[in-house]
Amino acid sequence: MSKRFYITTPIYYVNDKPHIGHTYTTVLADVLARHHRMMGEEVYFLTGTDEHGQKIEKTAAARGITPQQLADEVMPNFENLWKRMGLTNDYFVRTTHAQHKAVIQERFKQLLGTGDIYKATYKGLYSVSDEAYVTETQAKELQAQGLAHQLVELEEESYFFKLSAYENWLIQLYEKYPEFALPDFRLNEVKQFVAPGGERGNLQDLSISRTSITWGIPVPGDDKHVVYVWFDALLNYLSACKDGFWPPQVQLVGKDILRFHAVYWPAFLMAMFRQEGEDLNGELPARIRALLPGTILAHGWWLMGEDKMSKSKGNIVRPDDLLRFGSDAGRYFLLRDMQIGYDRSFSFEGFMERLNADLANGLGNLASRSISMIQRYRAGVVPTAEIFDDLDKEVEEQGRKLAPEYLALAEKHDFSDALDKLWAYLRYLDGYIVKAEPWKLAKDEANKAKLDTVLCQLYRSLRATAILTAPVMPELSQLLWESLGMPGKVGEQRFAAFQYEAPAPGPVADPKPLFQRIDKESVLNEMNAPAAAPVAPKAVEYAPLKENIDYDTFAKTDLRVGLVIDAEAVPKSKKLIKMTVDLGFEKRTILGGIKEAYAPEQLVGRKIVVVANLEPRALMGIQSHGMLLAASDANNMPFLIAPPAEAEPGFIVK
Ligand code: ME8
Repeated sequence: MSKRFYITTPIYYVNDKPHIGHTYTTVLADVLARHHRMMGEEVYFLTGTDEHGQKIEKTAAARGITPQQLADEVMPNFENLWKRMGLTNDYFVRTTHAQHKAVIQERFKQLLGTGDIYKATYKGLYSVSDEAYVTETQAKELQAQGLAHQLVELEEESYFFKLSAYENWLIQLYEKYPEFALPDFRLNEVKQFVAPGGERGNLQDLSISRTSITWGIPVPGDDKHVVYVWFDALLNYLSACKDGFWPPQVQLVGKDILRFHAVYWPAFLMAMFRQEGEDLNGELPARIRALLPGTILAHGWWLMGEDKMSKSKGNIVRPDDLLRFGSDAGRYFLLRDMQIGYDRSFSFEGFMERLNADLANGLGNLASRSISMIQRYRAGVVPTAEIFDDLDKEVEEQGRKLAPEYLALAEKHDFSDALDKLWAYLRYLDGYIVKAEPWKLAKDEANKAKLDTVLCQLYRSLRATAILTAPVMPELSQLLWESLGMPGKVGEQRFAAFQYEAPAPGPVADPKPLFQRIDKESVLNEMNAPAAAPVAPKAVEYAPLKENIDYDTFAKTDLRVGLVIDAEAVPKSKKLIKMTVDLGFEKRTILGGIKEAYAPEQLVGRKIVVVANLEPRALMGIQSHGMLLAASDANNMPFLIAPPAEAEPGFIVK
C-alpha cells in the first residue's frame, strides 16, 4: 500500500468573501497535495467552511437573513474560487453538515463520560472578537493593542474542557517532537503560551459551550447550550477525514490561529484517544503521538504595506486581482514570494514584476529559444549530449543536482527557496547559451557534436523544470511538457521515476508561448483610471402646454382600463399594431402606432389605458374603436401608460 498523506486548510468563516490570505493557504495546500501525489502517495486534501458562531449570527442578523441563508450564500464563493484556481481538494466540509454535527455531539458525549468535559459557572472577561474568555493578563495585552473595547464582563454557566490536565503531555509534545509545530520560532510562541516564564500550571480549563448564542450545534442533552465554535470547527478535521487517512500529516494555518491548532486541538485529541492506564502526569505515550497531527505548519500574513488587510481598512487584495493573469501566475507568485512563517507585504506592481521577470522573460524566453533552436538546427529531433569542456560539465552536474535539491527543499515545505534555486539555474542556462553561442556553432559542421551537447542539455533542464514545477503551475508546466514533445500529463509523472538523462521519446513540438509579458504601465493605468463619469441626464425638451379646458370638457373623455388579449402587426404599416382589447364589458379592436417601440408579443397580457368613447376611425382599412394612452419623449417614442396590477379591465380612469 502506498504511503498516505492527509492535508488540511483551516475552514473559513462565511461572514466574508475570500481574500488573498485564504487563497494563499489553500493554494499552498494544493501545491503540497499535488506534490505528494507526484511522490506516489495517496493523498486526501480537505478544505471547507466554518459556518457556526456569533460572528455569522451577527452578520446574518445585520442583513436580515438567517445564518443558514448567509452560509448558503457565501460558501459557493469559496468553492467556486477554488475551482477557478485549479485546486484539487478531495472534499469540501461544511460545519452545518449533518454528519459533522453527529461527530461533534458524539465526541462531546465521550468527553463528558471520561470527565474531560464538566459543567461549571464562568465569571470574568470575554472577548467578543475572539469568541473566547480571556484572563487578566490577556486582557492587558489586548488593551495594549487598543482592542479593549471588544471585551465584556460575563457570568454564565458553561461546559469546560479540562485543558489544564493536558499541560504535561503538551509540553512533552513540543519538547520531544518539535516538528509538531513549524517553523520553530512559531513553536516557541506556543511553548510560551502553555508555560509562560517556563512555569507549569498556567493552562486554564477552556469553556466549550455558549448560552449567549443559538447558532451552533446543541450540547447533547442540554440544548440551552451550543458547542463553542472552536470545538466545533477544529473537529472538522476528524469528522471529514476519509477512512484510513488519520492522522493529518500537514495542517496549514495562518499564525493567527496557531494557538487553537497547537494547544487546544492536540489536547482535545489526547482526551479522545487516551486509554485507561495512560498517566496524564507521566510520559506522553508514543501511541498518542502517532495519533496526533504530524505538523501544524503556520504561515505569516500577507500585508498591505505594514498593515494587516482588513475590511474596515478597505485594503484587501481580492483573488480576482491575482487571477488577472491566469491562475498559474497567481499560484507561482504566492508560492515564490512568501517565505513560510514570515509576513510579506503585497504590491500589485511587485506581482507584475515577478511574473515578467520569471515567467515571461526567465522561463518563457529560455524555453522558446531552446525549443526553436532544436527545431531549426536539428529539425526538432533532440540530440544526445557528450561532455566537451568544463562548462558543459558544470551545466550537466548542476542539472543533475536540480531535482534532488528542489525536492529536498519542497520536502521542508520551502517552495520559495526551491523555486528561487530553480530560477537561478535557469538564469545560469541563459549564460550558458550566451557563452556557447549555438548560432555560431551551427554555421560549421565541424562543431556538430558540441552543438548537440548544448541543445541536449537545454532540453534536459527544461524537462526537469516542467516536472518539478507541475504542482505549482499545473497548466504552464503541461504546456512546456507538450512543447518538449513529452506524452501524457506531466502531473501524472512520478518524481522517483524521473531520469534526468532519459532519451527524448520523440521530436519537440512548436514552442507554445508560456506567458505573455505584462505591460505594467497600461495595466496600472487601467486600474487607476477613474470610474466612468456618470452620464449627465439628457436635457428634456418640454412641449408647450395646450390651452386650458374646463372640467366638463375633460369629463367628456371616458378613459378605461383595458387588457390586451391579442396583438399583431398591421401589414405594410411602419407604425401600426392591431390589438384586441378586453374592456370588461366588451372586446374591441384598437390600432396603436407603437410598432417601433413594442413587438406584438410584448403587448399580450399587458394592461393599458384606453380612450373608450372616441369616434371609431379607419386606419389602413381597419376600424379602430378607441385609442390607447402613451407618454412620449421628444422623439415621439411611445411608453404605454400602465394601470396598477390590481386595476381590472373596465375600471374608469379619471
Ligand atoms: O480563522 N495573510 O477563519 P478565517 C495570510 N474559521 N493568510 C491569511 C490572512 C492574511 N492576511 N488572513 C487570513 C478562521 N488568512 C476559522 C478557522 S479552523 C478549524 C477554523 C488565512 O476565515 C489564514 O490561513 O478567519 C488564516 O488562518 C485563515 O485565513 C483564517 O480564516
